[in-house]
Amino acid sequence: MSEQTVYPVSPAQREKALLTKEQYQVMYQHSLESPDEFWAQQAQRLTWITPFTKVKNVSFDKQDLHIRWFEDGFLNVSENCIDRHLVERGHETAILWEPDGENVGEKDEARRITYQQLSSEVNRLANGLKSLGIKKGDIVTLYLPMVPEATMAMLACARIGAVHSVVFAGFSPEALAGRIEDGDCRYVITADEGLRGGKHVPLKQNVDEAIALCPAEQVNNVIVLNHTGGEVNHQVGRDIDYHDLISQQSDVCPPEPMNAEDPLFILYTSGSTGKPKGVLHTTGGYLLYASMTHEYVFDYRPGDIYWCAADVGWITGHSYIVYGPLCNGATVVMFEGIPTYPDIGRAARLIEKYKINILYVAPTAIRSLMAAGDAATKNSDLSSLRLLGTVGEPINPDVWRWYHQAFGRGECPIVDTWWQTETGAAMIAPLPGATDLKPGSATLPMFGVQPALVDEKGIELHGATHGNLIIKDSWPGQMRSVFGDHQRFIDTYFSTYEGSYFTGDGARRDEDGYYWLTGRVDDVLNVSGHRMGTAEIENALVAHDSVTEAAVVGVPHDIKGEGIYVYVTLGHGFEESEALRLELIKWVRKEIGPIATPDLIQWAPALPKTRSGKIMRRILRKIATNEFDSIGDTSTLADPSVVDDLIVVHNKMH
Ligand code: 6R9
Repeated sequence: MSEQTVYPVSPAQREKALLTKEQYQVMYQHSLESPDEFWAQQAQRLTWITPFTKVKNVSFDKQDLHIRWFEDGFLNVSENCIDRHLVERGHETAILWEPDGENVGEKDEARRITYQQLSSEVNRLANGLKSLGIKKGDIVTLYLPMVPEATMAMLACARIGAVHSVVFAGFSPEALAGRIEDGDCRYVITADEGLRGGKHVPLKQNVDEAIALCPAEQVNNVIVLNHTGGEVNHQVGRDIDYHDLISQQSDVCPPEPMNAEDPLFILYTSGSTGKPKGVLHTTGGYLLYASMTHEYVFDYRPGDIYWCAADVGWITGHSYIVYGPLCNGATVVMFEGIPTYPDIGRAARLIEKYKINILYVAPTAIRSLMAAGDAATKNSDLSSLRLLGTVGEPINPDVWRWYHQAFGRGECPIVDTWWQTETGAAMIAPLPGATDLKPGSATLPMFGVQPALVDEKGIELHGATHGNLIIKDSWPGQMRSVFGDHQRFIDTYFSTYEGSYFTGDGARRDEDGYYWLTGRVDDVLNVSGHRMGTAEIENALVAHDSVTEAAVVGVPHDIKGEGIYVYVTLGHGFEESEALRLELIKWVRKEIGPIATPDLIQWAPALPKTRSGKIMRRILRKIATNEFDSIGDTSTLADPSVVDDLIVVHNKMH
């Protein structure tokens, strides 16, 4: 089937959905022509403590870069996500939590948390944090499993104006230590253990190891949630039990009035060079943009049961498990485990159990379910589903069609949402009642978003074409800085194409103006929807005694989307061996985390380099994927014979 197959908006969708095609077009035009008026109207969805008088104050000029939205307004994010819902829906469910293990009947350990309960828990924790001396502007590291307390901890920070820095619980002690140190964090909230797919993850132990790697006296307190009851070390004076901390606290903690441009959180993400960047998001614009896109893209209506299967450790979890949906008063399903445990039918059983209406997952999860044919869905009633979504990487049209049939009965629209940690929330995505769908395309821009395609020189390309994706003007959910390194923010995003935000992605635009994302144009991998810089993995490898040089490239992978192919040059006195290969794989897992596990390590006596010493990854990618005929020009290499040697080794391995 051609990629041009169109799935038009059905008459039923058109009638029921929040916005029609005509409404989308009118609103989109309005958002570009009168941004101040458009966003001032949209901002009415938030509760302001002090209303703003200014809307947008932005310059993308790198000499005078500034991005400010609603800059004289004050509000509190937790008040918007909790307090204002209490009168009308205090007894309605905010979080439906499903544990990793699947217990049914009386043993079911699932939790249902109403907005009233969420309020009480968040206020008590907020008071507990205050009692430790944590105050507005302090950065708190959260290293937590997928439990409601993760949401509560984020909201408790927001309530008192502390800035959270959530670190994915799959990251290693080394990676955690780097993030604690970079943020100069004095406080960590963690749990004894996490549980995922039946495996225990030693979170507290990892925190202990991380702190040992930090400068002495970096961390004042570690708050430890008793989740699995696993044995953990307790350091008197430093470690505090989560429940002890909150048990005596009042459930009233007045929300701290925050300026719209005060920081809300930092979240680390990989770039093409150097260590991970602390992406800084602020209060007003971020919340507004997360809330607005959650409503329109998911066509969310009160009463819907909504499941975003991301982890809170990623931006998708921040914007679409916590801030967007709770700001809209939604009922959010939160799942601790993985969709294939204890078996391939788990995700579908969850949909049936909670009568989920909206499902939002990454293509990598869909591919792993699809690998088992119809076993993933055949035993469950999925008729509650009304809308499907995807995020994190391009979705292959065949996978799109399988998802549409197997989960969506051929009826549910799929919203393929393109966005980034940096953009805060969805940027290019269909609206279910407005946008005809094409499998594999993220379709059209969200309100206020002006995408454009440019060539290598930065010349804008028009019509149906492909190029590098930039965004020409600001939107409220945009990141404001790289924590502690504003110059890096300017250099990374505003220097490649002057006057515009550079996404790092390539894209094609078809004759209908639809965008088709084609992947990163920089040295960033996308493994199972998780971003990883090739440099990060290379740095980890080179940190091993035996390795003098390493080069990492992405290769197509059936389930993960992109697999990690590593070339390693050993130092003198080190022998190539299977044992060393396994040791290096283990080493990378330890340095970064299991998500960075190399799929293949090839020994490379030398790497192809230009005369200026730049590794030619393009060539390494071709070798890794057996495309020897299209390796292209090697004449600029310092030593072209290196390439033939690598091909010989590669062929021996396969
Ligand atoms: C939200 C998130 C961002 C990168 C982005 C792009 C890729 C995300 C996509 C997509 C094609 C989509 N990406 N969504 N590519 N279609 N619908 O994933 O943030 O972890 O920062 O990754 O992911 O390459 O630049 P983040």
